Amino acid sequence: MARVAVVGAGPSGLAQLHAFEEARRGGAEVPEVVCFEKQSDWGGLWNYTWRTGLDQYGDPVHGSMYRYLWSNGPKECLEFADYTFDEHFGKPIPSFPPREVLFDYITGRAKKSNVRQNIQFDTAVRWISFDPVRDTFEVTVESRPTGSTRTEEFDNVIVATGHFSSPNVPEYPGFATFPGRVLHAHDFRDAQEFAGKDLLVIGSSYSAEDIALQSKKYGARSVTICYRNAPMGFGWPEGISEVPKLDRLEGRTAHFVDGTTRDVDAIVLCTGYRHWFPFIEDNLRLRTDNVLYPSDLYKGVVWTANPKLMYLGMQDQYYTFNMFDAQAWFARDVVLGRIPLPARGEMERDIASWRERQDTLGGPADDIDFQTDYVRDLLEDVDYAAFDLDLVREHFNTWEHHKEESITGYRDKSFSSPCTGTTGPVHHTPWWDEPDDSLGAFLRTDA
Ligand code: FAD
Ligand code: NA7
Repeated sequence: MARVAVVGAGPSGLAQLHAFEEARRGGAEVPEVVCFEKQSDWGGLWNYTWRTGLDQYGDPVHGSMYRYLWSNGPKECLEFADYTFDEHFGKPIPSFPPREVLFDYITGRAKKSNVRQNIQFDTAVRWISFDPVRDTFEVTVESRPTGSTRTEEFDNVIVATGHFSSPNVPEYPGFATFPGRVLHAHDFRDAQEFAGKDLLVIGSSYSAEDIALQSKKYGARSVTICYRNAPMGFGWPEGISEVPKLDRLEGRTAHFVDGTTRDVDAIVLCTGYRHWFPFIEDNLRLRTDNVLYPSDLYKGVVWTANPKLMYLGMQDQYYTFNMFDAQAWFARDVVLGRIPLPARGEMERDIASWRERQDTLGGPADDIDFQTDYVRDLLEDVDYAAFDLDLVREHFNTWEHHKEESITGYRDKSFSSPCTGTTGPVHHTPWWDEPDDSLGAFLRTDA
């Protein structure tokens, strides 16, 4: 029987297991699917860990999520079309759930489709290579608790290890002698650590935005955000300000390129992540920045140089869970032979045309259109449950406008489901005033 290895049991890997299971339940003959997950539980980044640095086995900690993290986009924009929020929670819930609620939702579908049995936990993939003679992959895995390794043969490999885990860590002059803490967003866990402090945040994307807000919400005295190219430009609450690029630190004084200075107690580098696949042989290894259409992946999924290898979730992300589903369905159907792949040259031309369009994108509205078209393109080829993709696109644009109107208030809005049409209730407490991010508090109806 053919064998498929799925690396990682985060939202992308779970989507892949679910896709195969759906085909099996539909009567298809499916290969043996084995998922290797280096952590002891599923959910990927949504599986919160207090750990930072190295874990109990000496591996880099995967988790980049922190306490009090709430969804930064409407849940309706990521809803599984075949497992709605209404189905999981038994009632409509507000549009911006905290992490624990989304973890519950992701794993709820995985429990329903009973895919846990496909996963080998605490098992890290250490090396993937391709044997052209046997036309198969050799996958070496390590059982982390015992340290024992073994190599297995697979016909296909699907890499779903995420790309927001290995931090990009630049250095600025003066870091070495800065008297406070310098950390990357990957190691940020609890905003309360910075209560009463003056914080410097470096970067101008999602992590910078959210960590600045979190830190202020939980008591930082001030937060200064410095940008490299352009400010985010939101109407920040009192105590948060944006300044140009950091030039250097002298002691605890930050000097910016516009000549201004600020004394700070700690620095959080919100400088993004690297695609990092040290476990894949060189000629199979995806190399890309965080972009909407990486090179070398046909339909954003298939490794053109060897289409038996596929990657999920490697794009910069407006769309998340529903895009991972579309990709997983596509990958599954390639493996099952339901989708014939064109010759390599044609795949490369298709990638090139998407990347040419990518070069013309002028901002969030264009990006949203682009990723919507990408997801639509995938969905045309697969039998994933129908949902209103144009409504999702519209929601993303509305959400962007809400952020412009109020960066502390956008999470208080509600959106309609592209799957059920239900509109979520407004959360009982404005996000800015709600310190409790537990599932119990979020679902409470008596507040
Ligand atoms: P991951 O969630 O990273 O899962 C990858 C899995 O692969 C992990 O379980 C890991 O342990 C495993 N793995 C890695 N290497 C190996 C190996 N060698 N062997 C075996 N297993 C391995 N998205 C949203 O939709 N909404 C949000 O609000 C949101 N907030 C975010 C906040 C932060 C701080 C970050 C970092 C990301 C956020 N995201 C958000 C985006 C996030 O990337 C996706 O939601 C989602 O987690 C991606 O799923 P994934 O399965 O592709 O990757
Ligand atoms: P992103 O979205 O990849 O953004 C990385 C940011 O880091 C971006 O603003 C970059 O600036 C900035 N950057 C990178 N290198 C530097 C240096 N050397 N100096 C200053 N600034 C730098 O990563 P995020 O962590 O914000 O978001 C990733 C995911 O986490 C996302 O999906 C969220 O949902 C949560 P630039 O804009 O290029 O000037």
